[in-house]
Amino acid sequence: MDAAESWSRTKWVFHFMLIFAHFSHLSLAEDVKHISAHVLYLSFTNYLDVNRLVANGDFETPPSGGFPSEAISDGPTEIPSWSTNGTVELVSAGEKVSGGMLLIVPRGKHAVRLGNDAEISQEVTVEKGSAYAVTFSAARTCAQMESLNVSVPPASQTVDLQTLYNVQGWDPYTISFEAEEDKARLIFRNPGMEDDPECGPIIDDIAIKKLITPDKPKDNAVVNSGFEFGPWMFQNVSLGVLLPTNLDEETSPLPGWMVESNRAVRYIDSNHYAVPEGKRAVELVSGKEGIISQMVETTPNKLYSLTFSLGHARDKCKEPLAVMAFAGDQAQNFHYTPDSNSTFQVASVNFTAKAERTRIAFYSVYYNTRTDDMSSLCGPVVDDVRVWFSGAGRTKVQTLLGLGLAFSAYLLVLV
Ligand SMILES: [Ca+2]
Repeated sequence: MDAAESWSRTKWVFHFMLIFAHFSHLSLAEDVKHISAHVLYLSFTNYLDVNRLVANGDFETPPSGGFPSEAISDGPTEIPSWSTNGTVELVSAGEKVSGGMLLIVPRGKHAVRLGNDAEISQEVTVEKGSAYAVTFSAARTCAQMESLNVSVPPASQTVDLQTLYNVQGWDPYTISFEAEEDKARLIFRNPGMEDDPECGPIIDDIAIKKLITPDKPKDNAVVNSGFEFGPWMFQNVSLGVLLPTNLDEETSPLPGWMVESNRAVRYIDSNHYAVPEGKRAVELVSGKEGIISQMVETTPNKLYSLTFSLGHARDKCKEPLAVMAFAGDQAQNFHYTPDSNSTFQVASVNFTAKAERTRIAFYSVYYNTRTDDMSSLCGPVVDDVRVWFSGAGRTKVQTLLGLGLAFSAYLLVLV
């Protein structure tokens, strides 16, 4: 059992104690609904604890000699829990790079910068055959082309850091891999060869999460239709997580879905954004260059409906917002025009399946930015994607779903 796991267990015990303490104050006469709410709370916190930072994933653990100060900079830096190769520096918030630009440390006080061809790596304990998502924050330091190679051999993915998705200068990203053994080596490498050795990506907050692919519901051909299953998101980070292209990968950090374009889409949470359904959704932030898709099982020559929620993330994104939705050979453009007080509307496309698998896909028609800074990228939100035989009894299902959601919301309010 590693440190993170034992920490996770400790938290479990703590939650139990909290609940026990709470129950000891409840009289038997009190409604059973309190118990249900706490069970829900318990399962939810356990769900969160499965996800974790890797050892010293935030680079806040001091090296044996303390954090390097600016005065003593040369020479290799020891980074607790990590192996390094090449010029890897522990950097501190407030430091300046050449040209006087302030160094960006995504969170906390420290992060690492990878020099030309430099890498850091760590062995992580995983379950053979399971898929994992790795979430990390990355910032570029100079204006040059910057990218970061993240690998868990034999899987390897190069993440483009060229596009600045928001004015804070850093973003959380995620990639996924399938564990071939019970141990995996997680490697971050700067493949660049810049003239200025101070140029090179800064990385921080490295977390790993085992991915669960949800079962496909009976009345919907779309897997992970509400985007509720996906990579780790830090509770107090408001930037969402960028899903870079994973066209060539066998796994996806967003089970069922594929980002098949060279720009990213943003995975968002209801703590920081307006989400049409559940706790997670995707925001299409890259115009026509950010395409999310899925191949769904269909029966040839049957008539189907693709429905989805089209929303505004309430992130000050400048309208108009619109998506292009594809279902088989159908493509339809939808502008965001919700009823008052709602942050989303439901859109649908009818299509006749031509094969046993049909591609559904979405991209943003416009390139949108936020009204407050005019440069952070944003766009329409897509959620609750459904594909089913059209003409099937939908109303009953919708009513039941509505009741279920209302009940869950009621329980959450009680917590
Ligand atoms: Ca959702």
